Amino acid sequence: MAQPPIFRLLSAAALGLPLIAAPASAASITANGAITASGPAAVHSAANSPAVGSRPSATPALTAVIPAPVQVTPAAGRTFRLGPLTVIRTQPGSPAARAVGEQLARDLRPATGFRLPVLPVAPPRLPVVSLLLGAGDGRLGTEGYRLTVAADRVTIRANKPAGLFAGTRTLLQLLPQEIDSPTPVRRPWTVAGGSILDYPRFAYRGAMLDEARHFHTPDEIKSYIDEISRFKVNYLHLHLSDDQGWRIQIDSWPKLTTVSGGPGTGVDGEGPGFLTKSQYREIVGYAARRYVTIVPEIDMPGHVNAAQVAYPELTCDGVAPPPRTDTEVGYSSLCIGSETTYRFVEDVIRELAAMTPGPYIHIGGDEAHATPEADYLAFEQRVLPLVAKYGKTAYGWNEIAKSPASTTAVAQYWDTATTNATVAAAVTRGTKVVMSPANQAYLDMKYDRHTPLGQSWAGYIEVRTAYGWDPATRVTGVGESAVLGVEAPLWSETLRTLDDIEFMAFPRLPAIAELGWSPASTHDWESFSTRLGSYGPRWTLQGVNFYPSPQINWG
Ligand code: TNX
Repeated sequence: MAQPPIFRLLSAAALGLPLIAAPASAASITANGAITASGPAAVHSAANSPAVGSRPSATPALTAVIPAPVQVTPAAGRTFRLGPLTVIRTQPGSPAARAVGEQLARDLRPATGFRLPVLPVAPPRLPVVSLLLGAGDGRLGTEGYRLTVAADRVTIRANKPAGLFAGTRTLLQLLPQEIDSPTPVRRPWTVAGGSILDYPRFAYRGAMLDEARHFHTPDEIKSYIDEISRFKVNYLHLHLSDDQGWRIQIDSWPKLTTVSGGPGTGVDGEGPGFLTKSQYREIVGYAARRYVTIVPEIDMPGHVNAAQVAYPELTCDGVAPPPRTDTEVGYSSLCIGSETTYRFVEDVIRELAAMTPGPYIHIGGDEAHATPEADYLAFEQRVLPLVAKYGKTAYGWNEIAKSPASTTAVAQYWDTATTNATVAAAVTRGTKVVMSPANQAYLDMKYDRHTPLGQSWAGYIEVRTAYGWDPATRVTGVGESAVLGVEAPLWSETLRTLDDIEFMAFPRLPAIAELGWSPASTHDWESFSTRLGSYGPRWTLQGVNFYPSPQINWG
C-alpha cells in the first residue's frame, strides 16, 4: 500500500502551514458518516443490537475502562484529539515497543482511516501518542503502565513492553465507541484528559477453549485471542485432547491426528480437525504479539478415549475402544501399570514442550473416575516430574492436588464448593491455584434456562453471578498469596462456530478478567455493569456476537 504523505505533512507543520488531512479511503464512508456494522449476524440473540446510532457517541470518561484500573485521575476540561497528523512515538532502540506501536496503528486505522506513522522521535508541533519504557516505578511490574492524557499528547509509560501493550488496550477503550468500526467514520477522535495508574492484581488471567469436543480453526482461535486480549487476558489455555478427538500433531504418535483428528471425530462426529505443529506455532506467535501466552493441555489419565482409538496399546487389554461422539465423561483411563503409557506420555510432553515457549504444560487430571485412586496417585507421581524434566511447570485440574508431587505445580480449581480440604492442604505445601469455580467462571454454563447453547450442571451463570466473587476468598485456605490468578474455561460440547463461542464468552469473560486484573477495592457491580453496558456497542461494531443480558442497561 502507498505510504502516507507524512514527510510533506511534517515539513508543512515545521513551516507553520495549515495542514490538510489525507482523506480516509472514501469508498467506505457514508455521506452522513453513519456507521455500518458488519460481521457475523447475531444468530443467537435477535435482540442483540444495543443502539449504535448515527449520532457520534460521547467521549468516554477516563473511568469507563474494563477491567477497572488501579487509580484514575481525571483532569476536567482537558482533551486530546487524535488526528491524521498524530504520530505514534515509541521507545528508541526497542523493537518490542515499536511492535506495540505498530499494532496500535493497525488497530486505529479501520475506523479513523488514518495511517499513523510509528517513529522513534516525534517531530515538533504534532500531536503524539508516546509509548515509552523506563517508567522506573516498581509498582508497575511487567504488565503495569501509567497513561497520561494532555491536550497535545498521550503518554504511556511502562517498565516492559507488556505494560505498553496493556496501556494501548486501555487507550482503545478511551477513544469513542466508533473506534471499533471496521470502516471509516468521520468524527472527532477525542480522549478525556487526566491520568491512569494501572497494574494487575494477579499474574495469571486466562481463558480456555475446548478444541477437542468441537474443533475451532486457527483463524477462530486468533479472533478469540484478539477479543480476550482487549480485556488484558494474558493466557489462552487450549484443551487439545479428550475422549472425542485429538487436536495437536505429535510426530512420534502420528495416528493421534490422522485417526483421532480425522473425519467423524468430536461431539456429533463433527470433525475433522487438528492443529499441525506449524499452525500451533503460528498461533503461539500471534498470541505473543498480543501478550497472550498459550497453555497447551493434554488431558490424562482420563479423557483419553480418542488416543486409545488410534493406539489400542494404550488400553490394558490392547483392544481399541469405539470412537465416541457423545458427551459422557469419566469412563476412559490410560493403563497405569504399562510402560507403553509412560513412553507415550513422555513423547507427548517432550514434543509439546518443544513447541511451547510459555512456562506451563497442562496435563489435565480431571474426572479420572475409571482410574483407581492408587493408580491415579502412581500416575501423577511419575508424570508431574516429567513436565519439569522438559523445563516446564506442571499445571492440572484440581484433582492433581491429591498427589504429593503437586507441590511445584499449579492446580486449576474447577470445583463449585467453597471448601476443598485436598486443595487447601496442597496450598500449605506450596501448590499455586488458578481459580475457575465452575458455578461462576465456566463460560459454557447457560445464562438462564432459555439459553440455547451450553450446559447447566454447575447452574445458570448470569453476568452478576460471574462477577460476584473474590478469587482470594472463594475457597477456604486458598488466600491471595496462593492464588496465581483466574481462568474462564469454555467447554465446547454444544459450541461449533465462533459466533457460538462469542455468545457464551461475552459479556461474562470481561467479568472474570476484571476479577483477575483489578484491585479488590474497585469491585463494584454498579460500576462494572455501567461500564459493560457502554461496551456493548463496541462488540456490535466489531461484529462480535454477545448475549444481551437483561441485567445490563446496554447503550
Ligand atoms: C467437566 S470441568 C469437565 C469437562 C466437561 C465440562 C462441561 C472439567 C475439568 N471437566 O470434561 O467438558 O465439565 O461443562
